[in-house]
Amino acid sequence: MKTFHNPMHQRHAGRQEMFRGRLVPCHEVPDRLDFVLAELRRRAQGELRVPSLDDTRLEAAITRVHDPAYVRFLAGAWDEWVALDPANAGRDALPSVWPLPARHGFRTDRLPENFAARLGRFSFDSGSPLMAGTWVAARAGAACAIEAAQAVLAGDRAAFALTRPPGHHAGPDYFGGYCFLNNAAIAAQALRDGGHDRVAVLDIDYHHGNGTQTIFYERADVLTVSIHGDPRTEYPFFLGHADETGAGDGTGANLNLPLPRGTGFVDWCKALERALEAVDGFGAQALVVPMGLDTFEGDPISGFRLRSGDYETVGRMLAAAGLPTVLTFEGGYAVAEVGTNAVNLLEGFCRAA
Ligand code: FKS
Ligand code: ZN
Repeated sequence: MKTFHNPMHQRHAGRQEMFRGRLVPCHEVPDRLDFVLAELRRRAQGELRVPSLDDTRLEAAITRVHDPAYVRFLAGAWDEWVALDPANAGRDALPSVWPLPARHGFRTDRLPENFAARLGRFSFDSGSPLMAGTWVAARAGAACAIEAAQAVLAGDRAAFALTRPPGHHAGPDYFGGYCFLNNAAIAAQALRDGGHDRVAVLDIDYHHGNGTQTIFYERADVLTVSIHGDPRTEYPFFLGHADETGAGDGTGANLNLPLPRGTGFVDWCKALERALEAVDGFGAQALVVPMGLDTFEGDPISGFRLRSGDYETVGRMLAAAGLPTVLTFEGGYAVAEVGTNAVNLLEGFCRAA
């Protein structure tokens, strides 16, 4: 399997995130990706590539799922932040004020002039620092996802987009949960645009893929399925409930499988079987897997109990769907084990494909 890895990812290295009432060092660190890359090299798993997509195509593919005003904001946010105060060059920008669309009914096209207000308008939490290299890293990450989709469209059975920042929490016009551009959604849309009429996204990160769900919520052509910690107790809290099944044309095309904290592999696997049945029942022609490894028992911020060896089984089960598949790297914060767990999954996939 080809892996497209992001050569710019280290330029995004946030200093602090708001976590349980305190500013703490970021969990989403560059080492995460580098450990996966090192393990891919060590086990000589697949072919490593860096993306080479031109800017025009990249921009076009990103704005297929993200609002152009949001993309413009992200592209200029760092310069605006530093222009406010030269000392900001040494600090990350963290949102701290948010609009409440449901209560205020504000016009989403009326953007405040104030930078902090726009930072809040285009985000949903204070856990996602924006820094000097965020935009270049996020863009190159999206390019990895698009090229992985192109490899699959050209006939590869599967491809892996190894990138950070991650993507599945990013919505049409907001960042959050360490995510800025929704790599999985961009890949799914690229597969649609490349000729697959029905595409499924099966999110196996510990956290609900709220951004992806929202992007495709009213669409019948993209099925979104997510297995995750129950939003009653787990981040991102407000979405991910079992009764969210899609709306409008997309009615019936969203499936949430929330599980309690502490769930082990046996019960998690049953959810994966249900998820795969839904993908099959939908008649998907291609699959995108936002691949979080934070379901691991040793993960410092999550609550499931998968073990390293289980990821090989997960890979085999995903391959058994028999579909052209793009995998995108999402969460996984047990840094020392994230490489082993990711490559176990990819190897399991390749053995069963
Ligand atoms: C509150 C911080 C709470 C945020 C957890 C984010 C999880 C991110 C992830 C991704 F795949 F996107 F990386 N913790 N301010 O693992 O889902
Ligand atoms: Zn996660």
